[in-house]
Amino acid sequence: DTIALQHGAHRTGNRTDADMARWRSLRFGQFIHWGLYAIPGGEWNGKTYNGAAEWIRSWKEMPHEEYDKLYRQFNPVNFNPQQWAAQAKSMGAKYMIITTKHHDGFCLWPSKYSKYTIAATPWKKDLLGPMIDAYNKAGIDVHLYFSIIDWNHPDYRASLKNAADSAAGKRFQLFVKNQLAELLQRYPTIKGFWFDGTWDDSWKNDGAFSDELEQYLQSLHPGLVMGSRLRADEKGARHFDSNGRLMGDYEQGWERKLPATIEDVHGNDWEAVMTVPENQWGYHAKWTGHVKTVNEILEMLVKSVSLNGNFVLNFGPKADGTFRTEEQQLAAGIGQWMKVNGEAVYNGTYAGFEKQDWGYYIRKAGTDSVYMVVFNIPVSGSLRVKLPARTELTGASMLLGNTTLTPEWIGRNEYFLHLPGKTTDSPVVILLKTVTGENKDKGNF
Ligand code: H79
Repeated sequence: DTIALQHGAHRTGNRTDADMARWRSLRFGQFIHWGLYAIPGGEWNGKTYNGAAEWIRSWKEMPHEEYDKLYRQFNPVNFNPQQWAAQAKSMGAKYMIITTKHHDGFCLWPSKYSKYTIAATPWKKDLLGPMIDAYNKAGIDVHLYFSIIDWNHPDYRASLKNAADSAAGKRFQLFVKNQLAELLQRYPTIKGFWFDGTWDDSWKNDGAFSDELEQYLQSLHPGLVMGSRLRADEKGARHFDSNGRLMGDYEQGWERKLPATIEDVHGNDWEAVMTVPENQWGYHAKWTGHVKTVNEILEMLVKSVSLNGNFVLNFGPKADGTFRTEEQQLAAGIGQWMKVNGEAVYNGTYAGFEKQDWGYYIRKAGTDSVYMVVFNIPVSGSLRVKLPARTELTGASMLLGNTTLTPEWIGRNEYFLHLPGKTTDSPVVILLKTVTGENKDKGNF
């Protein structure tokens, strides 16, 4: 049974328009968390904050008034937007998401609705405009991260407990609406918003406002892509409405985690956002714990695409506008692989083949081209390929070196591909050639 909802999902199934199709085809994005938190970089008064660097203002050792004065030091003299865009492009990213305003409330653009912006810093000039231009010139779409939670704004309330709170809440909603309209007006080439900080009661208990806001933004900028995190319904259900239907344009709950199987994504568009260490988004001077390698990140990217999702890798530039060495090296390593194998990623979709232990299948959308992306080579060197009924494997080639592999037919609709020894330290991509008709083995089974 479904219940009647005024502010639930307004659509069943994925969006089918060209703007959404474009977003879906890009598959690999870059996230950038940049703001005042890059100045302390996870350290304050000689002590290290072990939480996420961009949350340092909420640490008991960090007085709010000290944090809120950091803008006086923000001066990214080495910021080179062309270099940023070139790095993203050579990594293979097709879109990027930039924090216009994180939970701390500091705006990277000179908003006329706030004094707590880049305009008040020694840098003075807009950062978003040049960044968006540079990325667009490099052929990369830009989306804007925007936190609803605002630790700096006097009218922000986590919950509304009395009439004064409610009045503040109304003023805050207008502020949010104004800032978002301002961003769209200033940066008309952006493709979407990435909302965060929508878990407080004040937000989730006003599903009508999030619904009207989403429709307002769509009316200002038709085609805008916005994930499920913006929305609540009138019963306070978030992401999925009280009837279990996805709100917004794609499922936005995959933060630092990936779905395991195609069943986990329920046919919805989705995107995962991933940090390089376990949980650091803004710049932290002392990364601790496990730091992901190029191959680990590639596996997450490929797995996401194989399950019909997008994958976005986060970078946290330093306060001076440069990237730490680890991030530069990762971008270069990923790019090296993408240059040869990226054709398996862009426009990639779930292939519908039975998954094997060696890795992931990806089908180029709407075609018969299926790629195998091999992360685990068995000791035998033989990769099992099991095709759907009435499909035959007629050929295969490795993208690296364009090496042809001759499939060995095992029986029914199963084959082995034999790799020519150890060829690379990176995941191997093999393009399969299949024809649909009859299986070789027409026995009764
Ligand atoms: O911007 C990055 C993070 O800073 C931000 N989202 C990514 C993209 C983020 N990190 N954590 N979260 C969002 C969710 C945090 C939830 C918690 Fe809490 C904050 C857990 C404890 C404090 C809110 C308050 C939920 C439970 C208590």
